[in-house]
Amino acid sequence: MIDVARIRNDFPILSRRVNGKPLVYLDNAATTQKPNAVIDALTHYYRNTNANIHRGVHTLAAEAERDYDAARAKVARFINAPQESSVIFTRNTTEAVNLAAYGWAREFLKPGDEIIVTVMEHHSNYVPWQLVMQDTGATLKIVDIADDGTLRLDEYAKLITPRTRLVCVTHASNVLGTVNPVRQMADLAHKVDAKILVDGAQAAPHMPVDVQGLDCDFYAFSAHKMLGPTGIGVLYGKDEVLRTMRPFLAGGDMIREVKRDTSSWNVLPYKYEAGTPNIADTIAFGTAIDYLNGVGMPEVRAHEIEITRYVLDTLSHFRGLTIYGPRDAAARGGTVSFNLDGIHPHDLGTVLDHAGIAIRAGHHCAQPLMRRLGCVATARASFYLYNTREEVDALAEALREAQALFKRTGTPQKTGIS
Ligand code: 7TS
Repeated sequence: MIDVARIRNDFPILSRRVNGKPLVYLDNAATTQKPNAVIDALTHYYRNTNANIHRGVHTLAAEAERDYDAARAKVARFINAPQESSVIFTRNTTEAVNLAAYGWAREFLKPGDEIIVTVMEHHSNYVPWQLVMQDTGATLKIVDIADDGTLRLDEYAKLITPRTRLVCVTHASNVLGTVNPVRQMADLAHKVDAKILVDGAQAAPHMPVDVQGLDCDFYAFSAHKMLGPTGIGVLYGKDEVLRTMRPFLAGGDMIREVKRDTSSWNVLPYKYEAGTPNIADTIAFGTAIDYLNGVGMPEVRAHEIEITRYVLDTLSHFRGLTIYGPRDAAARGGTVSFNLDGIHPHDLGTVLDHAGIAIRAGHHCAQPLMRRLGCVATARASFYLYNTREEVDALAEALREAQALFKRTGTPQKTGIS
């Protein structure tokens, strides 16, 4: 078991108060808090080694480049990539998916080709494929969920045809918590020679990830959801796929030679990293990975299952509370969406904030899923390695108070897309 009390000491923000109450931070699916080591890595870089990389001959440039390259090596090991050059740095998951959409899909898809997505995708892994569809003439097919929030694998198997060229699926849902059977899906996709892109934004931070074991062609994720800074993310791609793609952004660093009318491209990964990269945040991302490795990803996952089980058990005692997503904590992530009868999730979020509890309310950038669930919005509590059972108890207590408050005042539930 991990030592949560010791871990909490590493996160300065967790000791602050909000509205006179100790902060209970349950919005980790949106972004996570940062340990001292990550904050220190940022300031250390700017105080000691700030320089541009891949062009300087001086000591600072060499040190900055060494630390930047070391971060790439850490990311590659973290996801078991076969080589460092398969790790492309982007701004975030969104940019990583768009890199695949521009570099691969727009280059290779033709009218009549099919892209399969799921109804539980975040807009970042949905809207880019709508645009690809418009630009290439490919069509979009959508895999439904079962009523327990798991993906309809039977339906997925039926949607796959010889015209399927790409499957886009989230590894773990940011609303339902569902962890999808990515390897099984990859095997079916590869049988018809399709590629599979996995959105790992809600999985890479929470469980050991092995991109070779998953056999995915692309894997996208963001540092800020795994203790790292904002502004840095990753697109992992299989070497043979990355080699064939067209550059997405053009400019400095990504070229080998520029002639009057044409250019040739730099080697991987630089072919897809035009311009001065986000050096400081990348180095601090490496520090976040060191931190997670220090705790141990199997331990992070075990803690998440334990606390999710406690949350699901606690919430199941509430009358008028609907939980969305699988009930088996071992088969899901620590993101728990719910609605309380008669209270709009935004009102609930505001009441909880008065108690110092940060949750998210809204459609969670998953409007197709909201429509499928038959609601316009949900409340969502999402957990990470520093969350405690006491915080779950504080959430339950605040929910009870909210129920009592709204029973007294009888505020009707608002409607409309939030
Ligand atoms: N994919 C999933 C599954 C996500 O949960 C998110 C962000 C993204 C992609 C996009 O990540 P970004 O770093 O590019 O923004 N999810 C959320 C959320 O659930 N609440 O705020 C952000």
